[in-house]
Amino acid sequence: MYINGQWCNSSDGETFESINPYTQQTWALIPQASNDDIDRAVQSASEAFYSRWKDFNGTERAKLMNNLADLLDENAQFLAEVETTDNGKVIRETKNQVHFAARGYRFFAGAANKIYGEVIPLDDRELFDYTLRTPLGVALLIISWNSPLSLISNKLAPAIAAGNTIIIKPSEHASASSLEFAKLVEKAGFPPGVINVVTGDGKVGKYLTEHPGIQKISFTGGAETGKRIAETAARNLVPTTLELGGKSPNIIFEDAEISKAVVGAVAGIFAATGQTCIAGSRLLVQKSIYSEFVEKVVEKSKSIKLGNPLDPETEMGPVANKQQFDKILTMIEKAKSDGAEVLCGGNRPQNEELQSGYFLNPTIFSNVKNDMQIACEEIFGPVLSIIPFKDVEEAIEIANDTKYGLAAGVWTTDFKKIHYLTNKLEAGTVWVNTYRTAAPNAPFGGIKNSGYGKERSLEAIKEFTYVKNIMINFSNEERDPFSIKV
Ligand code: TXE
Repeated sequence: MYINGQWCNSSDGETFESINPYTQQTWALIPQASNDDIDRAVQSASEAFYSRWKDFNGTERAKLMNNLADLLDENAQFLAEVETTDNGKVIRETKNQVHFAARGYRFFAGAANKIYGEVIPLDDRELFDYTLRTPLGVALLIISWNSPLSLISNKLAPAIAAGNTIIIKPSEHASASSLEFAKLVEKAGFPPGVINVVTGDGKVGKYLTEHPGIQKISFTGGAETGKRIAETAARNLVPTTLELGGKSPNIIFEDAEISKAVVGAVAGIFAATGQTCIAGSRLLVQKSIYSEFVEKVVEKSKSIKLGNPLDPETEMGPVANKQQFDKILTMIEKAKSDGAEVLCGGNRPQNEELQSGYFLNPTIFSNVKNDMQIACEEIFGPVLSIIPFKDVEEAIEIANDTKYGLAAGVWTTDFKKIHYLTNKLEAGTVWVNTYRTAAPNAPFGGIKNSGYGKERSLEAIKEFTYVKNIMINFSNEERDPFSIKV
C-alpha cells in the first residue's frame, strides 16, 4: 500500500488473493489493511492537508496533475494489461480508459487555478462581501472493480485540483492497477500523504467511512453499499457523492437510423460484458419495427467475439469474478421461470478455450414485462431485456418506471421528439443517437437509486469544496452591540 509517501504491507501481514477471471488463477497478493494502517493513512492525509499541501497554489497543483496525466499516457499499455488481468475487461477498452483518465487530470489541472468565488454587492456599501471555494479536507474515494483507473480519475482529479488530500480504497476484486497508479503518483511529485492508497475488503471500507478524520466521501459501487455509506456519513455529517447502479432504458423509435441504433443497442449492453453502471440493459423498441430491429440486434450479438481479454481483437471478456458470475446465472434462470424468452445466449459458451474463464454468451430476452426482476434489478452482466412500446408516451412511462435514474438513450431523427423526450426522461444523462460516450467536461451522475452528486465537469469541483462567505467591515461607525446589523 502507499501511505504517507511510503510503500508498506499490512501491519499484521494479512493479504488476500486477486483472481484473474480469464484463468480463475490467483495472480496477485494484495495487502488487507489493518485498522492501524487505516489510522496511519488518515493521519498522514490530515497532516498533509494542514501543512504540505496548503503551500501548493492552483498552478502548482496543476503542474503535478499534468505530470500524472503524462505518466498515465506513457504507461497506458502496462496499466491496461494490469487492469485487464485483474477484472477481465477487454484491453481495447482498458487502454482507452487510461487515456481517458489522463484527459480527466488535464481538464481539472486547467481548472485548479480557476476555482473562483464571487463578490457580492451588499445593500450596506461599507460591508464588503465575497466567497471562496474552499477544500473540505481528507477525501475518501471508495471505488468498485469494473473500471478502477477511470473511476479514480473521476473523483481524484477534481478533489486534488480543489486542494483536498486523498485516501483511495479500491475494490478487493481489482486492486492491482490502483497500486501501480500510486507509483505514478509518487513519480509525478505529489508530496507524501497527499494521495494514499489502502487496500482491503468491505471491512476496510466500513472502518474508513466511520473514521472521524474523513471530511468527504465519494463512492462508486452497489446501491445497497451506497445506502449504508450514506447512513454512516449522515451520522458524522460528512458530505457524500454516490455513483451507484442503473437499469437504463435505450429507446428505439421507428424513425431512427436503424443500422446506427443496432450498434448503439449492442454497445450499450455488451461492451464491458455489461458490467457498467450505464449499461443500456432495457431495450425499448417501437412495435412497428420490433421484429425487424430485434432480429438485427440478435444477429449482431451472436457475432460478438469472446476470448482472452488481453487480445486486442477480443470484443467481450469474461465476467469479472465468481460472485458476479453466479449472480448473473441466477438472474437468468429466474427470468426464464418468470416467462421471458431467450433469443440468444442464456448460458456459458461451449468452446474449449473459454472454459477456464467466467464466460457467458451475450444473452437477450424478449417477452419481458417491465415488472419482472430481469427488468427491475441491476444485473451487471451481458444480459439484455427487450420491451416493446406503442408510442412516445408509453416509451416514457416504461423508461421512467424504474427505481434507478442514471442514463437513458434515445434513437430518432425527429427533433421534436428529441426535445420532448430529453425533458421527460428521469436520468442524469440522456444520450441521443449515441450511447456510452463520455467527456471529462460533461457532468455525470444519477438520481433516485443511482445516487446523487456529479462527477466530471466543473460541477465536480463543487462536490469537493464548500463555500466560505467573508464579510469585511470598512465603516467607522459605532454599532449597537445588542442587535444584529443587517
Ligand atoms: O459492490 P460493492 P460490488 C453493482 C452491481 C454489482 C453490485 C455489487 O450491481 O453486482 O453493485 O458489486 C466497498 N462500507 N455495482 O460487490 O459491494 C468494497 O470493498 C464501505 C454498480 O463490487 O458496493 C468496494 O471497494 N465500503 C457499480 C466498493 O465498496 C464498502 C459498480 C464497492 O463494493 C462496504 C460495481 C461498506 N460497508 C458494482 N462494503 C457502479 N456504479 O458502476 C463494501 N465496500
